[in-house]
Amino acid sequence: MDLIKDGWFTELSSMWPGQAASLEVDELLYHKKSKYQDVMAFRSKHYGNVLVLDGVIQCSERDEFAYQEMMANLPLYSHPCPKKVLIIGGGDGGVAREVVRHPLVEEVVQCEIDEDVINVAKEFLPGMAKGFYSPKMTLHVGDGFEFMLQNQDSFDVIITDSSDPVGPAESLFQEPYYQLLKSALKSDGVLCSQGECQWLHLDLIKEMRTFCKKLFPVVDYAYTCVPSYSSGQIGFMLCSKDPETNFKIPEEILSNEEVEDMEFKYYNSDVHKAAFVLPEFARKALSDA
Ligand code: SPD
Repeated sequence: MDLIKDGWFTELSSMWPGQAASLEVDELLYHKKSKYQDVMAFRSKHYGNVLVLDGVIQCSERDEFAYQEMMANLPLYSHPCPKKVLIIGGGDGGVAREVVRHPLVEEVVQCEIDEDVINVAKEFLPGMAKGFYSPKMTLHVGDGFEFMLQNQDSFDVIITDSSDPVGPAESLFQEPYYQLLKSALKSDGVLCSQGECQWLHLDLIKEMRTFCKKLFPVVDYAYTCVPSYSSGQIGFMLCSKDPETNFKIPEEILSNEEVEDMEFKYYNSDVHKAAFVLPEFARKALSDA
């Protein structure tokens, strides 16, 4: 793959036909094939270090917080007492960094299949990978499916921080995976999964919402804005086994001081509520699903 040309990385993919965003490259830091995928890191001119898997941007130091804070805190603040959390994927460590600093979280288990991604993040994205060094964290390099089969009824919150549904992450967007998530959650557990982009993948999101509603009494969809992702937005599928869960209203409303103490750069309680308000085309499409 010729991913960098004339000093620019361009994100070409059949997942977003007819469009492509580019970032200007300062220096290529790493580029190798792992056992699972093409792994690349580069220092960009204006977005800090950038991680790319199979040609698709996973995070940039400039805007990663908009994704990691929301992916972690939407489910954590939707659960009354999120003590035990499982993260599937998330090899850059950004979601882990957010989860371990939540005051009620006591134990975090993370299952990432690609050790090379973890090592690249430790070397080139240290501000994200720092979650791996928390005393709350146990990191397994292996398959999340296997891990959940062996750990049923175990978690308050499960977060799936995956790449897009082509290649190694494809099965993470399908019903059997959500059945497994359900069985690994405790009876009042909640989950949050990478839910793709309403501008690009509305049919997939509809399909996911339909099978999620067969499995869980409460299902909702939220989104965040990440400039370096294709179309600038990405969503989250949230499901709860507890019929009383209302994802739109956080369990704890944070004061401005509390938000500052937590050093959040994107998440606050108003942003939490607003993340579920969808533009009309998406609201309508998903309300029939
Ligand atoms: N289209 C890009 C989707 C990337 C989602 N995963 C990002 C991983 C960041 N921790």
